[in-house]
Order: sequence, then C-alpha cells, then structure tokens
Amino acid sequence: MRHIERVAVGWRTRLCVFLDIRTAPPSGGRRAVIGSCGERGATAGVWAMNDKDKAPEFTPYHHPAAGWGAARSVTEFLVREGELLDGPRAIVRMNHENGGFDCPGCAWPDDTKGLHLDICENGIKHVTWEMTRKRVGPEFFTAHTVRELSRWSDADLESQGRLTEPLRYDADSDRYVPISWPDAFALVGHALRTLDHPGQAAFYTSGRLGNEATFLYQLMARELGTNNLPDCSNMCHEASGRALQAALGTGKGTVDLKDWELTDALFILGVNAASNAPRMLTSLAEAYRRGAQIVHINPLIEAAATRTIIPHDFAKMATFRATRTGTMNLQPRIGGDLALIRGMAKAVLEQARTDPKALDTEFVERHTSGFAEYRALCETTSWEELERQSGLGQAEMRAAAQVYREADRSIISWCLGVTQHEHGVDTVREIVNLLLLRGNLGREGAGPSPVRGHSNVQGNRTCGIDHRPSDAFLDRLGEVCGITPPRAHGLDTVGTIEAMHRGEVTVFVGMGGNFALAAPDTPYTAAGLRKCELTVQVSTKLNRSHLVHGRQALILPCLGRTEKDNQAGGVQATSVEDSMSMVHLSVGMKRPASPHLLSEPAIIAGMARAALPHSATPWEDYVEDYDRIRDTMAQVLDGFEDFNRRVRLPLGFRIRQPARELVFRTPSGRAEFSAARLPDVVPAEGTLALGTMRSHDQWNTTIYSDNDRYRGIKNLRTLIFMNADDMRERGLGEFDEVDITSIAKDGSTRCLRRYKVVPYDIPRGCAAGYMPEMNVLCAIGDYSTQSDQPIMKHLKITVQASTGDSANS
Ligand SMILES: Nc1nc2c(c(=O)[nH]1)N[C@H]1C(S)=C(S)[C@@H](COP(=O)(O)OP(=O)(O)OC[C@H]3O[C@@H](n4cnc5c(=O)[nH]c(N)nc54)[C@H](O)[C@@H]3O)O[C@H]1N2
Ligand SMILES: Nc1nc2c(c(=O)[nH]1)N[C@H]1C(S)=C(S)[C@@H](COP(=O)(O)OP(=O)(O)OC[C@H]3O[C@@H](n4cnc5c(=O)[nH]c(N)nc54)[C@H](O)[C@@H]3O)O[C@H]1N2
Ligand SMILES: [Mo]
Repeated sequence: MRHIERVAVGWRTRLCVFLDIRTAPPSGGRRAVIGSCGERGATAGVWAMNDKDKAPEFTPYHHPAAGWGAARSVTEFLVREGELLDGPRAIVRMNHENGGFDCPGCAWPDDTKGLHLDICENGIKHVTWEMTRKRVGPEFFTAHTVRELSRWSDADLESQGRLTEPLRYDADSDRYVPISWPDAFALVGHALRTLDHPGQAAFYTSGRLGNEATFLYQLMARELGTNNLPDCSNMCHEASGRALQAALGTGKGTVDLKDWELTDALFILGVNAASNAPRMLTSLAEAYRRGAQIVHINPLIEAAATRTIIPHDFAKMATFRATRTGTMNLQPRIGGDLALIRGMAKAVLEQARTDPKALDTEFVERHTSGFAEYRALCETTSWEELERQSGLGQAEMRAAAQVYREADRSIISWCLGVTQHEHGVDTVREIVNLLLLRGNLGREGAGPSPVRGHSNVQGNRTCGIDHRPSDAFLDRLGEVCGITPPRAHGLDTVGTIEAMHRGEVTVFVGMGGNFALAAPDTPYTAAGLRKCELTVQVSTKLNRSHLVHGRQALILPCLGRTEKDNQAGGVQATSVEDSMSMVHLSVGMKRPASPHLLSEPAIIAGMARAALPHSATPWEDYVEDYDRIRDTMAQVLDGFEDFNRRVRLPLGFRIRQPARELVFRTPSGRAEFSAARLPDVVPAEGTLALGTMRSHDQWNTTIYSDNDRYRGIKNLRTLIFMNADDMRERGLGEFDEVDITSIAKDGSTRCLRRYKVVPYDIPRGCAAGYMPEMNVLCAIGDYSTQSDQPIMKHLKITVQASTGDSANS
C-alpha cells in the first residue's frame, strides 16, 4: 500500500513541475499601503500590499475546492521559494505516523488510518515558506535602517527569507546589528532582573510553539513571578474555552476524527475550511459519500460548502470528478448564529410536545442542569425576534432543526465566525444547549468540535499558557517544580497592550507570532510596543514586530519545526496537540537554515538562566534531552501520565476528556444549560457589520499573494465585500473606491481609505474584508465583555464613496 502511494506522490510531483513550465513566476512590484487612523491621525497603521502593475479582478469561482487549482498554486509557490527539489521531499514526511514532522499549518488532526499523504495546498505552502532557501543575514541589516524597512510591505519583509543570527537594535545607527547568544541572554536577563516587579514583563505565545518549549516558557514566567502570558488564543478561541469550561467543565471539544466518520449530521459554523483547515474537506467528502447531512452556516457561502476534489484521491484528480461537501447552506447575518441555534432549539422543543423522541429526556434528566429555564426562554422568544436577529426565515431555521432532529448523532463544529464576537461565549454555550437537548455528548459520532487555529494552539493551553490558571494547576506546578507560582491572574493580549500604554509593562517577549500586526488597533498597539524598555521577538522570519520595537530590542532566530534539533542528548523531538486532543511527536528532518539558530527550548532556557541565576530548575539538563522536560510535564499535567512512552506510539495518544465520559467538572457536576438573553445584532440604520477574515493565500499576518482564489479575487487585498443592494443604496459600483469608518464602543472612529468595493453574496447589512490590514478599524476597547476577545468579526462601520484623500496610499 505504502509503495503505491509513494509512486503516486512521485507522479503527482512531476506533474506539478510540468504544469509550472507554463506558469510564469509571480512578478514583484508591490506597493505598501499605509492605513491611517482617523481619530489619532497616526501614520503608523497597516502595511498591505497590492501588485501595482496588475489590475484587480473578480470572477466568481465555480470549481471544486482543492483539486487542480490547488496543485497549480502549490507549484507556483514551490518555484517562487526555490524549493522544487527539497519541498516535495519534505512534504512526504509531513504528518507521517512513523516519525516526520507535524505540519506547522493548522490544527486539524492527522488522518488516523495511516494515510501517507495527509496534506493540503496551504500546509505545503506553509512548510515551504519555512524551508525557503532565502536568508536574511547581517549584511541585509547593514544595508537597511529600521526606518527604511518600516516603509516596506509585510510581504516584502517576510520574503527576505529566514533569519540567521541573533540581532540587537542599535539606536545610534537605527540598524539591527549582530549580537552573540550569551550577550543576548545577558541583556534579557538584566532587563528582567531589574524590574520593579515581575508583572512588568509580558510573555506572548503564538500557537506554533511545541509542548515542551511551552512548558518551559510558562515555568520561566511563573518562576519569575508573573502570570502575564498573553497568547494568540486571546484573539481566537478564548470564547470557546470559557464557554465549554462553564458548560462541560473542560475547555476543549469532546470529539475526534472517528466521531466525524460516524456522525449522521455535521453543522459547520463560521469557518472557511477550504482555506483554513483544508484537510477537513476529506472528512466532509467522506461524510457526504456515506449519506451524512452537512449544514454550512456562514454569511458567505465558502468553497468548502460546495464541492471538492481531495488531492490524495488520485482517481478523482485524474478524472476531474468532484464530491459534494454540503447538503444545506444557511446564511445568517453577522452575529446571527445565537438566534439561529435558538430557533433550532425552539423547533426541537415544539416538536417534542407531540413527538417525545425529539428530545433525549433521559439524558437531560440524568446529566444536565438548567433545562427548565432554557426551555422557558426558547418558548418565550418569538419567531419574529429570532428571524430579525438571525437574518433567516423561520422555515430555514425549522429545516435545519429537522436535519438535527432526524440525525441520531450530530456534531457541531465552529471557528472564528462564532468566537470573535461580543456574544461569542453565549453562542458557544447555545451550541452546547442544542447538543444537550438530544444527548449529543459522551457517545460516538456526537458532540462539540471547535476547529482550532495554529497547529499547537490547543497544546499551548494544555501545557500552561493561561493568564487565568487554575489553583489546582498552580499547586501541582509549585509542588513538582519547587517554585512558588504567583496566584494573581495575569494580563491577556488586550490587557498587555493597555498596560504598555500605562507604563506598567515594560518588557515584552514574543515567542513566535507577529504581535504588532495580529493584535487589534494597529497604531495603538504599535505605540504600546514603542513605549517598552525592551522587546524580544523569537522568530523565524523578519516581520513587522521587529520594526515596531522598544527602546532596546532583540531578534532571536529559532529553528523551525521542519528542522533537525540537535542537542547534547541527540536529535530531539517535540510534541504537539491537535484540535481533537491527540498528542504526537514531531521530528524535524531538514538541515537548519543557519548554524547559529537555537531551538525554542534552548532560547527559553538561556533567557531563564540569565533572568534567574539562582534557579534550582535544571534548565540546561532540560535542553540536553527533552525527555526530561516530558518527565516533569507528566507529573504536572492532567492526562500526561507516562508521557514519554505514550507519545511514541504510532499516532501518539489522546488526552482523556472527562466530559466525553459524562464526567462534568462543573459546580453542579452536570452539564449546564445556559439561558442567555438574545443580543441585538441588527446593524443600526446606515451602518454595516464588518467581519475581518483571511484570504486563501495568507497565513494570519503572512501574505503569500494578493489572490483569494475561492472567492474569485485576484491582485487585490484592500477590498471590502458588500451586498449589491447595500452598494446600490450608496451609489457604489464594483471596484469603486470607498472610505471605511469604524465606530468603536466608546464612540471613537477609525478610518481606512480608498478600499475597493466588491459585490458579493453576503446578507444585507454585512460586509467582510481581510485581516491584518483591517485591524486598524478594531479599537483596543472593542473586546467582548464575555471573553475579553477583540470582536474582530463584528465591527460597526459606515462606508461611503472615497473622498479621494490619499492618506493611505
Ligand atoms: N491557510 C491558512 N490556514 C489557517 C490560518 C491562515 O491564516 N491561513 N489561520 C489559522 C488560525 S490561527 C485560525 S484561528 C483559523 C481560522 O479559521 P477561520 O475561522 O476559517 O478564519 P477566518 O478567515 O477568520 O474566517 C472566518 C469565517 O467565519 C465567517 N463568519 C464571519 N462572521 C460570521 C458570523 O457572524 N457567523 C458565522 N457563522 N460565520 C461568520 C466568515 O465568512 C469566514 O468564513 O485558521 C487557521 N488556519
Ligand atoms: N482583525 C483580525 N485580527 C486577527 C484575527 C482575525 O480574524 N481578524 N485573527 C487572530 C488570530 S485567530 C490569531 S491566531 C492571531 C495570529 O497571531 P500570531 O500568531 O501572532 O501571528 P502569525 O501571523 O501567525 O505569526 C507569524 C510569525 O511567526 C513567526 N514564526 C513562524 N514560525 C515560527 C516558529 O516555528 N517559531 C517561532 N518562534 N516563530 C515562528 C514568523 O516570524 C512569522 O512572521 O491573529 C489574530 N488577529
Ligand atoms: Mo488563531
């Protein structure tokens, strides 16, 4: 079996190369577009890019997701990055059950059936991006001042290649200059040792960091004495974690891929799977083939809601035959999901009056609490109100409810379209309410299934990155590691930025990621970073966060996940946890991009030793052999018993999920229904609700090109998708230039000028555009009071024809 697949890989790779002969490599010539912020008038803002020589195009996409379009896109990318030879070789080692490295892309789980080519277009791009042959060495930094680089587009910064050695900002020359690793650690150590109190430091994590490094990182912060551990999850699935914790006593989903294979109905809310979790397409196609119902709930009909040709289905690839990936599409208004789910629950409860089987009464009575109140709430909420708030008709809500009722087993899955809202927590809890009604929990093929983002963002939380740690976790950490962890809650992402402005956080360490661009209110975040005494970025590539820095600044380059991590104890592996709680090892195989790179555990240990010279923690021993870190983790973390052995099993191991076994660590010991008030999400007259999202060709703040294939867009990122009637009302035509003004909770306004408007199949009153450029529009105070998460999917905006002001060009 394996042999045949390998042959197929070879065939496919060759075909890709062949295809590329006819596709010219993308041309350069990009233009930075600097967004301005109306109120503050700051010129610091976004640095989007458009190919200046190419006219924007919009042609609705009618092809299946993945398939040959993906193959062609991959080939173009491999050529651009100069990785035609090594790229494909590495790709066959990705997500491999026997060794190999975990795809550094999304957190979708690996195939459990030993599929040897469990990869996707965007995973390939992401790996190739890391493995590029391009380098950005000291000569580059000698040639360019930071002021000059600040005018470059983000794509141009990242495309310089991999960082090769540690660098320190030199204010006199306004340049980054080389620094030795010992001196870099000494600088960090000195800054941390001389703080008035440890809470003046904040330690950010982007969800790429492996479990072992994660554990050391949080240990360092807590041994120093702070829980200031902001992470990308604060902008991502914080709402899911809080809601699931409150409802089920576990902050994670309860299902795994096997459940996806057994379920009768899938409800997919607020995720653009074809771009952001493309391996989900395989599961959707398989579900469709065996007759499962697949309901997509999204203001936009995304590519995963229609058809796909999955890349490892060679017969289908050869014959261009697509499989459907959806059976029903519902397009609620932005923020309308809570009303829609409640409408479904209302219909189920109505049906239960005549059909007792509509409800799982036994489950509800034995395992839940709060049902009567929830039922009363559903009954008293009128269909008119549900229609108004969801933006859907009663018939549509009833149709979805019927699919749910007729399915023996249902899974509800969601991503940012549900979480990045004021009422994200309430909405996730409403999802759980609906599941509980029919006992869709604790049995095969049923349950909640959040789609996590970064490849190890879930593992980061499991291994201690949490600004609100539980006492039980801190007790064990203290006991096992011999430290006295601080008890006061720390700062999250928004809290950290606000504290920088107050002068309360003066040292910022970014363990991966691109904080300056990923966080909301770009100019405000930039000003906060600039107020810091020291900013440290541990990175693989040059990005905006290196240029928006503190009085002192360091860039510390690290090994990527694809690279061999050689320590005194031999080649090391690190572990990661996917969206479905599977923990497995990842082993890099490539020669490091530079001999001067250190692994993330080594960098953390270096900083920790310098900051805590008398620490009893065996930092150096840990780095020699990561098995030692795992041995300690096994004692501290729930579900990590016998970690070193179990993580070496072919597919790793699954962390026990109490809620899956109907053990609920909630105050009542039962699964809790919630009874949230229905929020008013209908945009006020003249305003629109704006959701910011990713294009197909980007990874968060990394932009691969200006195209968004599945949405039919070419050569344009500074765009806003609008309903054609909303455009007509404003006298706007396709590609007309508009100014977008956001109105923050505190009434302040922010503006992006000269964006191009694109008519799109999106409900009236809704609009969409791309992050991170649009982060300028999200005020720092625009975070949810339920999750503290920036409400990046629901900004209140007005749009009018551009005044022609060229502030942002
Ligand atoms: N290739 C690639 N893969 C990625 C990433 C990437 O940037 N590139 N990022 C990774 C990360 S960190 C994350 S968190 C995930 C993000 O994965 P997604 O959640 O897919 O991310 P977004 O692009 O923000 O898209 C959100 C989706 O929500 C929909 N939406 C917006 N508002 C609403 C709403 O009110 N209700 C509903 N039901 N839907 C709504 C949008 O139409 C869009 O389809 O992807 C991960 N995977
Ligand atoms: N408006 C708006 N804003 C958003 C979102 C949105 O939907 N809308 N989504 C939010 C979400 S869900 C997220 S997760 C955040 C993303 O926020 P981040 O995780 O902070 O951002 P990324 O763009 O993923 O980070 C990319 C950088 O990570 C570094 N890097 C890559 N690989 C490695 C590695 O192996 N190790 C280390 N140390 N560094 C590495 C590279 O230098 C690269 O430039 O953005 C958030 N911001
Ligand atoms: Mo994310």
